[in-house]
Amino acid sequence: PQAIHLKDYHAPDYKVFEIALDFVLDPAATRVGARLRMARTGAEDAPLVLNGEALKLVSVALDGKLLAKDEYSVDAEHLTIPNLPEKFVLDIVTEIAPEQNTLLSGLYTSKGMFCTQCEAEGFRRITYFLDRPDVLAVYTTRIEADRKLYPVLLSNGNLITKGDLPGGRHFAVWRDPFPKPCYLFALVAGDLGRIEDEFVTMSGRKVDLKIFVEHGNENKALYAMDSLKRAMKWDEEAYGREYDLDIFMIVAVSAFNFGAMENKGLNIFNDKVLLASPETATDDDYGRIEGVVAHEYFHNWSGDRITCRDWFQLSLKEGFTVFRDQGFSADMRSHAVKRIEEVRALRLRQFQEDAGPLAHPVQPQSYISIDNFYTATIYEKGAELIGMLKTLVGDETYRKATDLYFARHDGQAATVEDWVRCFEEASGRDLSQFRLWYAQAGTPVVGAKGLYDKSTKTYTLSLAQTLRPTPGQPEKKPMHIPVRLGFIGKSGASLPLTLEGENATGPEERVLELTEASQNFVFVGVEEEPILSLGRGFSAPAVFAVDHSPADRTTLMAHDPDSFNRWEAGQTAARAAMMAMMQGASPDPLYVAALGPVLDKAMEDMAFAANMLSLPLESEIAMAMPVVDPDAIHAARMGLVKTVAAAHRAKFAELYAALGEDGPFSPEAKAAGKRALRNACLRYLTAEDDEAAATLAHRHYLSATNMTDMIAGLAALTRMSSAKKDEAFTHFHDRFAKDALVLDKWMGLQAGSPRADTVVRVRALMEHAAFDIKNPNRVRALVGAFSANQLRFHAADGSGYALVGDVVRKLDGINAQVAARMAGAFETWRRFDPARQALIRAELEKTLAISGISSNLFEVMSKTLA
Ligand code: B3K
Ligand code: ZN
Repeated sequence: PQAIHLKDYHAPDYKVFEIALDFVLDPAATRVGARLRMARTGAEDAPLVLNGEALKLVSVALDGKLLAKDEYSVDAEHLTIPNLPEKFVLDIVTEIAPEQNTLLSGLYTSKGMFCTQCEAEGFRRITYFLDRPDVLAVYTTRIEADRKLYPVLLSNGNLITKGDLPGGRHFAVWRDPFPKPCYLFALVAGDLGRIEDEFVTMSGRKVDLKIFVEHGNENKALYAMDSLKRAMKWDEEAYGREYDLDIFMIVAVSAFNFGAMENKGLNIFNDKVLLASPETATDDDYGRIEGVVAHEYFHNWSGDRITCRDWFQLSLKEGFTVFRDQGFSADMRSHAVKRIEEVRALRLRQFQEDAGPLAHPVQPQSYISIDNFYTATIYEKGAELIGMLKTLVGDETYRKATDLYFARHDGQAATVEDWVRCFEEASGRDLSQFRLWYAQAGTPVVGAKGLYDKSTKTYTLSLAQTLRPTPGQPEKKPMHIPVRLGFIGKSGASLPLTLEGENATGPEERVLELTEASQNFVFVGVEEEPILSLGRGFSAPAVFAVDHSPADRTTLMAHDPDSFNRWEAGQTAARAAMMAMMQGASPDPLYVAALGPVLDKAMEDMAFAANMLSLPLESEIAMAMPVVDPDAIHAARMGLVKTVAAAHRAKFAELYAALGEDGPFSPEAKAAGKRALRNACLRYLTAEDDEAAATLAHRHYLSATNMTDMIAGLAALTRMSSAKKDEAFTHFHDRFAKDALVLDKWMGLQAGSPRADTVVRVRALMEHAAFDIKNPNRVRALVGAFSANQLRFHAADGSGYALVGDVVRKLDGINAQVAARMAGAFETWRRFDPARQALIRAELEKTLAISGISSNLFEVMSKTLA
């Protein structure tokens, strides 16, 4: 497989003004006619090279005349036509087999319906085309199909006409007036239920909203519809963005490679991030649905109206759209809690990626398979870069910059450089150094040392940044890092931050700009030695390293006015305690005691308190260890949980009793926070593996009136040896036997169990009737959850590695995109001991040796091994 490089970008030689597609749908043999109105824009002798994959070419005609076999050439990936006039019309007919399409890219079938996924390079599996995002055309799509089997026929844009045809068939014609790249094309045909609503835009236009789901699931789409309307309103207010077509549609499908897709006017969703009811969805599911519905809707401007010039610019639309959906979710729920969740996810996935063999910049320089670059770096770190820009230029200028971006680049395929330039123009600032954030991979460490001089009341803060080499980038330059900070006195009061040379007393929080490798900042009039609260709100995607004493940390936990850093101080303290326990220390009594006040104040902000009470995950602790010892981490974490549980048992019990469900279910933040806090208490009340704990967990499960609480009960039981565990799991299975999405949770909990027989159970579950290796949700729920189970995936005997290796190798021939993603489980391998490394290396080599390995899997495996 060949790598593609950003430096090789050149504009296309041809442009497409218009494309008229004509689908005659049949699961086994669908006929696709494509009429392209085109013009040459490059050199006169440049041949037209169209992309195509897994297509049967039926015919090609130029300006109405069929081309003879010697007038074009076809290979496995291209259709090449030389000697073309300046302007011309091409008619291409291809045939495809959607029911054979297990890659789920292009046109495929899922539970009897037709649907498409074209990003990044799926359109070439539908017809020959210039499959690149900088070729924008206006699409007209005619769909013809059996009327009974496929009563619903959808594509992008507005419905132009529809009607019946002889032989029980019918058709519909859709036209999308907005020029778009082919990756935003979509088609859906099936027998679907729907819900409808409407939205009146800020200029008073009425937009029809429709969500299509499997019959019987209509009520489970109501929350998504509600989220959509809130997102539409929010985008008008926060970014001045109005919807542009007369209709906006969402369709839920079962087999889908990732979360959802922002096709113009016709978003297609994985049913997992669309369907919700209190009985089947957890609060996390509700939150995710709200966030993803918003994300895909927001793409209408950040992605569809303004798209990417090439795939190296992917973060231009993804980082920005994540930042937009984060802002929305924070406004809908709690800013403090949302920030904690974002950072937790960033560290778990992106920091991990940045520290390993697959590290790449937010703007990569090369790739083999673009599917492998829909990463936490492109998405979540990309969003953090935008957050930093906002911090650096301020809220008002941020809005000016985004307004400028939308106005200037509307209708274009833009670049990251275009984006940064809008910020430079709006702010008048030079962002040359900031651009390094897009170019350099890796997580910078910001180290801080403070020196207090009591006699002069000055505090000298030395900040230093370091960035370790990453693959292909041995040397790094200092970056432009916004560091938000505050000072806390011993009593917990905030102190003003006055920089040397300032006449007036400074504010209680400020943002320093670290631009050198190391820099000193001198603060004056500091009345007492301050405790440094650094990186407030997580002001940069960096590791903020401050040498706090355990006592300082507990002061910050209790008094830092920045809620993120209160949480952060608790996490750091807990991590330090567990690291010490692995060296033989007993649990840090200061940390354990510091949770007392957290519990006392828990009712004030329940969701926040639940976060304060949750210890760093095992894989988070692993990040802090030079050589990861999964067994020791597990033991230390369990030990700390038990100590905290024993120290605060009465308080946990009291809160647990006080927080019981009352009134009807609400998915909103407040009610969810209450459940989160109660379930955090349950976690501690069931810390021991004994009958009393099992009885409580079982009762919790049985009396639950919603899925969040059921799962909390089951999750507690997964750790236990009591017979109540199997009883509850069987009960759950039987109750939800027909609901694949809910059974995914059942599988995932078993795959995440710390118990020794987990590998065996997972292998057995792969034979369960509900498991289907062709459906990515099933694979992620079972195998993905297992590989996230650090203790069992990294079992010393290699049984976990073999399991995931087997699945990856089998899956590669079915769905290479998902196989490559599952293979990412091995990315941390060099951080383990030599014996585990040897076992993993064997799996990697065995995988690379399979014949006909996909380029997706090859890229991940070979880079991991390099
Ligand atoms: N843009 C899509 C992701 C496509 C992934 C292709 N491998 C969904 C999203 O980010 O909104
Ligand atoms: Zn996106």
